[in-house]
Amino acid sequence: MPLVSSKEILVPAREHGYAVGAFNTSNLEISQAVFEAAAEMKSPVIVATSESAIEYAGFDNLLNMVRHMADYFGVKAALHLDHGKDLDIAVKCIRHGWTSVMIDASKLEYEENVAATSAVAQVAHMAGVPVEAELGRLAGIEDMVSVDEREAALTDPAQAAEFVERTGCDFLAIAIGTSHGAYKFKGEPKLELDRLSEIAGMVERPLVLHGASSVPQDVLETAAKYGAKLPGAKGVPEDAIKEAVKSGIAKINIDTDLRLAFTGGVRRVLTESPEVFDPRKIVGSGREAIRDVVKRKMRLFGSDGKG
Ligand code: PGH
Ligand code: CA
Ligand code: ZN
Repeated sequence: MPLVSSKEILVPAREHGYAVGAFNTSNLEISQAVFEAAAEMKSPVIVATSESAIEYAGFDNLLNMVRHMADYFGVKAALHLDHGKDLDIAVKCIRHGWTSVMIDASKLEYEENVAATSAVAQVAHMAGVPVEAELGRLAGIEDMVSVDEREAALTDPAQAAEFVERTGCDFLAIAIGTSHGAYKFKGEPKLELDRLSEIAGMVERPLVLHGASSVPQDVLETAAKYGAKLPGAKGVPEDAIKEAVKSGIAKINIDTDLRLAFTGGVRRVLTESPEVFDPRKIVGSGREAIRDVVKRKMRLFGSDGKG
């Protein structure tokens, strides 16, 4: 089927208490893995592209590939710009045919974030494209030493409600203690789920969790067994993800876990079969590993059967 807007995917998710994964892609194999998983699980899906992924793969390569796969696999899918830094990149994506964009002006002062987000929302909405915005900073909770520092970084519920109202954004990414990458926590993983519930009580629109990879033990072990060096890697426990979905998170961003799975798959072939030099066998193994991870996420998020 043709690409749909992310609103069509996320509004029902928020309403019915499940979440849909936004999986980052930058090449053929990751995209295939995501779509194969979605088709098998009968799940809707959001395919996310960062600006650097677009630079790597090219606008039209990504667009045509994802558009074709949605059609070929019969999956309800949106093509989303992840962490768009300004109006310029958002407009470029909309012109090319992306069906969802994020403006991430969360590093700016609050009023500047409001202004930047409003500008993108105005333009995107004219094209019928929904907008995700971000309020708060993604940093590991334990990196925030003082109470004041924590308060400044994490999303304030009342401010979140005002922000959505003033900007007209369709989805809101919030900071409740997650961070990007494979090293999210030094000690015990901790999410501020009470804060999430409070935000969800004030904001009816779909909420988004970034930095949501779990760094699953088995995925990490496979990568490490075949030579990856990732000491101290730690993600968000799957139980915490489940709780977050119950509390109003409707879109969950996953990149790191796909990268780890891919690395393990590729390393396994290269290590176990040193005679192999066919790129299809090498990256194909990474593709399989990603597919398994994506299927597991869809079950965890409850989006299976919702396509
Ligand atoms: C993410 C991905 N992309 O926007 O938020 O987070 O690094 O936890 O996969 P992870
Ligand atoms: Ca940000
Ligand atoms: Zn993110």
